[in-house]
Amino acid sequence: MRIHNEALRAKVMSAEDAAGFIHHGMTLGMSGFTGSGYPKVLPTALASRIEAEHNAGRPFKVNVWTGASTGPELDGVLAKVDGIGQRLPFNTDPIARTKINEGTIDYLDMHLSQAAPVAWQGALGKIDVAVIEVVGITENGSLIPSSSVGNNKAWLELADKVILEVNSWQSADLEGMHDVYYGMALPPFRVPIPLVRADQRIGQPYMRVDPAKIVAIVETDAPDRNAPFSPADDNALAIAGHLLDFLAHEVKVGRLPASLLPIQSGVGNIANAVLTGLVDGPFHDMMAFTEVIQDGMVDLLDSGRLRMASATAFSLSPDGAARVNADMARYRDKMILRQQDISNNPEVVRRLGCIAMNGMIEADIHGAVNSTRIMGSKMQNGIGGSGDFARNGYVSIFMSPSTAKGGAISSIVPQVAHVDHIVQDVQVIVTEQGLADLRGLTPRQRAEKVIGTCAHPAYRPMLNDYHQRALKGSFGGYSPMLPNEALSWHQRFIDTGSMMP
Ligand code: 0RQ
Repeated sequence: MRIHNEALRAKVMSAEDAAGFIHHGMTLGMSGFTGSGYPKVLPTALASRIEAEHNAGRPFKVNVWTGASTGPELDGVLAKVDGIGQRLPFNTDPIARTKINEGTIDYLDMHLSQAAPVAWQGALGKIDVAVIEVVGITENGSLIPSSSVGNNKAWLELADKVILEVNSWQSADLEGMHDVYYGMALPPFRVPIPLVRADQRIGQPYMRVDPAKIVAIVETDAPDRNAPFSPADDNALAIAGHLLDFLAHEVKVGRLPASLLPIQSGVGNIANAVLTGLVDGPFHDMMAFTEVIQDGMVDLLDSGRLRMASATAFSLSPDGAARVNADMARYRDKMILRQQDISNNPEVVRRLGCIAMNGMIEADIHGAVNSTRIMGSKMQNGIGGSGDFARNGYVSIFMSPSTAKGGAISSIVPQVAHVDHIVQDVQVIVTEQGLADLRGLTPRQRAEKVIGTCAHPAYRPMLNDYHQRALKGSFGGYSPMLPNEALSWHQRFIDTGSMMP
């Protein structure tokens, strides 16, 4: 029994009955971040209702706001029945992605730190119902957060009505791991966030909610999405190797302390390979101030190299989840899960001096980075937290294999087709070919470095040729480019299926 409050126990009902509180046109603030802590059964019950309404010729769509990506039982089922109107701030679901690119889901791709403050401002309208997964409810009605905190605090505060999913699959020992901070305010009342170390607690382990707003509680016993990691391939290992050499060099020359600065690591196999590489690296007593705790981060904790990991969510493989769940009471002292307007907060990231390490789709020779849009137009996932950390980190690193689609695409291009991270926010670019430290370089020097170090040898002569002709171009300039040609590689790929002539 996870519901210890007598009065709230009376609100337990089926997912189908709970879904009855949701109507066409409503905005739902749902829990969920990188496949953890999202509601598992209510969205499916809602999808059945939506389908029935559509079959009866009636419209039924809801706006879905979450922490970040969720799972097939949320984004997948709702997108499949065309039940999503607006979606923010991040998505990785393939069905939703197709509809986002068709234009039938209105997707707002936002910095993850900004979703809650913008909702607080009221700029996006109001939240009708919050649907939040929790681990349990205490006797006094406090909520024990689940495997992600995300925007749950904000959604609980802003919503008119609240539906809770109490998931007994989640370890009861999660209680005490979270740090929910109630000192946030909008300007002109905003005050400094009193967080000066990654391992510091500034809030409380529970989320508050006005019990009068709770209209339904649904009990579940269902796992998080927890996608498996594929083993690191040669490219991932090479990228991790270059990165570890760079960090060791920075320590050697005195630009980083021997314990590094708090690390932030994106999701995916390359990021995971970097973390795994740190297990055998020379650094001790490290801390992480990041968004997600993935398997590599757990390896680092177990190795004793990492002292503490602060994040907003887990993002584990099924094996990783089983391992952490079996030993949650021990991990509770080494991990802190915070709301995402703290885990990704620009003020805090800047103060702590995070080492920001994120994946990218492509970079251009001057160091601008596209993290989100394939060929400039098709949404892949979203900017996520990469912008929160890239702009405000102590050093901002972007990594990718130098080619994609079997070599048909160069990830280093004359000009990115969409800019997520401007040149000022990108200090280091790493591919399996090498690492380009762009600090202190002008655009002309950056171009030489990026082409010479990061580009795949098959594309290097073409990039050199472009850059040399741009230097001699009639318009010249500080940051030489040939506007007519800058995106011609992308057009060639669209026309022929390859960037190679
Ligand atoms: O497409 O699946 O159709 O084959 O892009 O590429 O190689 O699987 O790379 O999983 O590391 O993701 C930027 C998307 C990289 C990720 C991105 C194609 C490629 C494949 C995925 P297919 P890979 P990864 C913390 C920080 C933004 C959010 C972020 C991301 C697909 O890192 O979403 O950083 N970042 N959050 O084939 C065309 C190129 C390409 C390309 C790869 N140059 N051109 N297609 N692909 N390079 C986490 C959170 O915020 C929650």
